[in-house]
Amino acid sequence: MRVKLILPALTEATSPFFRPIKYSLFPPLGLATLASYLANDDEAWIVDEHVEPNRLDDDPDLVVIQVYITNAKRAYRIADSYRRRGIRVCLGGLHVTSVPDEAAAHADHLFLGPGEESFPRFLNDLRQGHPEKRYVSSVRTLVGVPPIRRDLIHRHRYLVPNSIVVTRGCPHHCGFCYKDAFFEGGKGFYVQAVDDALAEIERLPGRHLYFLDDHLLGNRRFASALFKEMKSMGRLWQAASTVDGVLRGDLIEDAAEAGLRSLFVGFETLDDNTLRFANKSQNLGRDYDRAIRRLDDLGVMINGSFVFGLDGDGPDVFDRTVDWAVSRGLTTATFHIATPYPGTAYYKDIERQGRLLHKNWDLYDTRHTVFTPMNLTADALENGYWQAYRSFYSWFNIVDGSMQHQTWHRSIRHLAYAIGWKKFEPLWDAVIRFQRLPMMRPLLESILSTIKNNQPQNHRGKQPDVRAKEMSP
Ligand code: B12
Ligand code: SF4
Repeated sequence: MRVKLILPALTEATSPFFRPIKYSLFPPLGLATLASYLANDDEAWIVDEHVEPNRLDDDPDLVVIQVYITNAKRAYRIADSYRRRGIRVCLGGLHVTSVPDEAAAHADHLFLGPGEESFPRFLNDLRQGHPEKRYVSSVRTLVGVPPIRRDLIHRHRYLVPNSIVVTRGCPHHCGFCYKDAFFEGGKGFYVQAVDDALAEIERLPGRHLYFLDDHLLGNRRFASALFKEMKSMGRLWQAASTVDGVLRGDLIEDAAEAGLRSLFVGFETLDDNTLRFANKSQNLGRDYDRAIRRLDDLGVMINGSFVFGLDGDGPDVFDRTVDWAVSRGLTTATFHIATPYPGTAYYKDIERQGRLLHKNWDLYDTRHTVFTPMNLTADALENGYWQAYRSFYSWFNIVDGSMQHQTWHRSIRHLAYAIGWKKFEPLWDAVIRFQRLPMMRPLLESILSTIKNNQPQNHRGKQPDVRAKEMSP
């Protein structure tokens, strides 16, 4: 069987004029995971539209398409085009799981939830000649899953081909997150066997890894065993966790010793009421400043994630958040406009209150206001969001933020990392066009490797900012 696996792209990612680096960061791990269930004599290939052209006039026997909310329109167009020519199409992924009835019009087979059990079940049914229209993931485990088909990934097209996922889901239940809807009807958080995770790491060349797990520190027993074994592997890596994950026990010290150099942390909001509203209880009452100092002491850079426009937010939220993030020395920040994803508790609330502005999924990209905010106008929310980015990445604030660390080493690394990402977009565009991303990897590794844990040299005697206490949530 000839199987084509496609990750469709939203328009911006394929623009002939400008290609933001974020679309060339990570390969489609989900599709490489599904491909591992094909038979040895099946021919498979992956096309990721974010990084390569996609011909629609070829003749595979089966087309497998991964659908996110923002690529849904494009995914349906591709699916329709193959189905018109009688080619069998499977649709799955987060958006299909949230709105299966919408997706059904464009698919021969629909897959709800993770694919590790349902996709091999489908392949088996297909070979027996009686495949079903809809498959719902029921068994949730990563035990015994085959190694993912990294041979199908075009490594040279990505800055971070060594992305890896060793858990699925998250132990928390934030009202705005995709997670509960996607994992409905089964376990919402589960992990690989530690040995399998280590074997997957061993298969990755080079030093740098990026864990795309929602919450790598979410299962303490698993994470602790993993980090213990990773200490001797000489890897440098980046990952995501929560404030709670950083503060509890000493797992974060183990992570840093095992090579953690940068952490994506979901602060989301500085306001306790908004946290309560978003059901982000694991952040409530947590000392953000203590978490930040702990990470800084370990030489771990922070990418802070923030959401604007939740019901507690007023017009002052943008400046307040940026000032706080700069004063705490966050190296990078990712801002989002609150976006009610279909299937989430947040979506249900906003829809029930008649506050949804439209269902044009292309614009559900966390950069557009798609609902009527409570204490802001839609325009003020979008303008404030863009202004927050401009302000956080202004030269002044990059330098100010970099001065908040305790050693010169960390300040210099902060500067190099933030400037590299945000001040050289046209350079990244050129690097992507000329397919020179592999040349940039050693640079990324060398920035990440400049700091060792608790490095005392060049101490500037920097004391924690007094503002820290005043603004802690
Ligand atoms: C890496 C990542 C990206 C990368 C690249 C994506 C890539 N190459 O795969 C980049 C940086 C480009 C990106 C960008 C965006 N992203 Co993104 N991203 C992720 C992230 C962190 C990991 C994805 C991943 O690799 N998961 C691991 C693999 C193993 O799982 P998987 O991809 O889901 O695949 C499994 C199942 O979904 C299923 N499956 C998937 N497709 C199919 C198809 C079939 C037929 C079958 C059987 C099964 C199946 O089987 C797979 C194995 O179980 C997720 C969060 C998350 N934890 O998933 C967010 C996430 C997917 N992104 C999200 C969003 C909103 C965006 C952006 C719009 C955000 C923005 N403001 O920029 C953009 C636009 C993306 C686009 N192209 O449309 C949301 C999606 C919400 C939704 N309802 O669709 C998520 C869930 C983050 C979040 N918490 O809200 N993203
Ligand atoms: S902690 Fe993050 S991944 Fe987990 S439910 Fe909340 S937003 Fe989702």
